[in-house]
Amino acid sequence: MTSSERTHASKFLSLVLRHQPEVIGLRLEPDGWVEVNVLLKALHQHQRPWSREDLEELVHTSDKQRFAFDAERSRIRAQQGHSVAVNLDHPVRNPPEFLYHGTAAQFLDSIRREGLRRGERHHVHLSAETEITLRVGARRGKPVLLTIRAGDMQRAGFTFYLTPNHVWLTDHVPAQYLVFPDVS
Ligand code: HQG
Repeated sequence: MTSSERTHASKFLSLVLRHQPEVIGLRLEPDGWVEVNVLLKALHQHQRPWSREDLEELVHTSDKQRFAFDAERSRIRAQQGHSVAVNLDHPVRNPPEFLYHGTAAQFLDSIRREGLRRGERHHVHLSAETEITLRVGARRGKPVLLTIRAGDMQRAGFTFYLTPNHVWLTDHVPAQYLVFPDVS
């Protein structure tokens, strides 16, 4: 696949494995897995005749490791970001003192009022690194980097989960734990 074909295919795979498996007639297992053979067959039936090798290439080249095979390599799932109900069982971890979230300037008023909400996703997505976060914010407008007082949240009883691809997840970040950039 060329790089642009891969991007296109990766977006479609995200749609199927995170949001709408039914567009190709699939159902995910409760923990998000689907049999690779079943997935490939369903893709074939919907004008996407991908090979097993195409799928392997998508999994291995995804910049954010969006997808993973199970240990036997017979099933595949998205590592996070679902809107369909799945139970991913990510481990609970103590976060670093500060985490980051990239957003866009037009959301700031709302975030100051409500804190960070998970929206369509299962969790709010946070990162220990600032660089990736700014790119995430830039997808939606003028990027703004928010700092989360994650250590204080954790000591106050909030739970954090860590995905295999180093995304920190939590249910909600109340505004009092956010540090906003100085916009004066
Ligand atoms: C914003 C990508 C108004 C939030 C990335 C964000 C990430 C609020 C947008 C992953 C708000 C939701 C997740 C509030 C939050 N009022 N706006 N109270 N609280 N927002 O895409 O974090 O490419 O659902 O700041 O790498 O941007 O999918 O979440 O701008 O890890 O693999 O509402 O998506 O990965 O947007 O991105 P999203 P996100 P993938």
